[in-house]
Amino acid sequence: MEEEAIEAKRSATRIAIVIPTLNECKAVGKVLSGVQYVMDGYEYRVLVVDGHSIDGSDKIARDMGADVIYQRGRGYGDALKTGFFHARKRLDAKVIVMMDADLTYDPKDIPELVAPILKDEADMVVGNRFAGMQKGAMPFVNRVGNRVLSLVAKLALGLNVYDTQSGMRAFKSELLGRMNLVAVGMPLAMEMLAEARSVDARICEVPISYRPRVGKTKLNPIKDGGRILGITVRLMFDIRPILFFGIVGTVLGIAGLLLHYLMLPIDLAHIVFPFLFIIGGMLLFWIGFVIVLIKKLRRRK
Ligand SMILES: Nc1nc2c(ncn2[C@@H]2O[C@H](COP(=O)(O)OP(=O)(O)OP(=O)(O)O)[C@@H](O)[C@H]2O)c(=O)[nH]1
Ligand SMILES: [Mg+2]
Repeated sequence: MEEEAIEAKRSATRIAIVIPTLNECKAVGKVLSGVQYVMDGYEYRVLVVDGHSIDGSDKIARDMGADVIYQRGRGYGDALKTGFFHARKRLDAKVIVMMDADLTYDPKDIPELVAPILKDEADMVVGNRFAGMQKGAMPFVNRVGNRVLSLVAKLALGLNVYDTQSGMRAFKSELLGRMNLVAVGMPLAMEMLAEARSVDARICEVPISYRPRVGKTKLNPIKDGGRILGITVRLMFDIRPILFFGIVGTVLGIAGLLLHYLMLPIDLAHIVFPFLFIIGGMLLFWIGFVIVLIKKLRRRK
């Protein structure tokens, strides 16, 4: 699509910029002024979802003209889901952009992020922070953790996304009606991608910059990293049951064969255990198939 067509879409498509905020008084004002500057010419609303900040972040945001709502629950994922719901149902936004209030993401990247959606070339666009990572923006542990999580996501969920934990994204709001989002904390980022993929959404990545954070982090790399891994396993069970049960079944089957060979010479007890393991393994394979079948039938309804 030509530039003029995007220009037309820019002013005709309502975009909601959802910003979860928890005690970011030093940064949120600058983020909002950056957004206002770059979004001139777009039909947009800024929605700050505050987690009951005690440093006046909400007041700063309101004074700058943003819509401010308060989340009922707790956590990053809960804040985002609150914002997504409000953006879609109350603001009638067709495109949702999410980003942080800590100045790590640059509002200047928003146009690049929404362009593939306005051109209808993608349903979800993820900003790849590794393309424009400034020095000191991400601690070494987080960088390694990010690479590990993206690799696990590729193997377990078939996700071909380089930066699965990026918090700067744009997506069509209609996707929300098809995705099942249950995570309330940091794992929401992974869940969104897995759910989008499972409904065959077109996901693409664009390079963005990533800068050192202003203010205190709310991320606990070990605890949150563990939770994200846990959720990835649950998502694998949900989205790729054959692979999930296949792996568990294969491990059981191999354990059964090993038991059989290790326990020779054969007597009854030595046969029963390996036999149970092997049958258990095969059964799990079938459970995987049955789950896929049930899902297919449900979708057809
Ligand atoms: N409303 C709300 N916002 C939150 C909550 N936790 C984090 N945030 C906000 O969500 C965004 C992401 O949190 P960060 O602490 O920056 O987490 P991160 O981006 O993974 O880690 P950093 O490397 O420190 O930036 C920030 O704007 C936070 O203020 C929460 O429980 N409620
Ligand atoms: Mg951040």
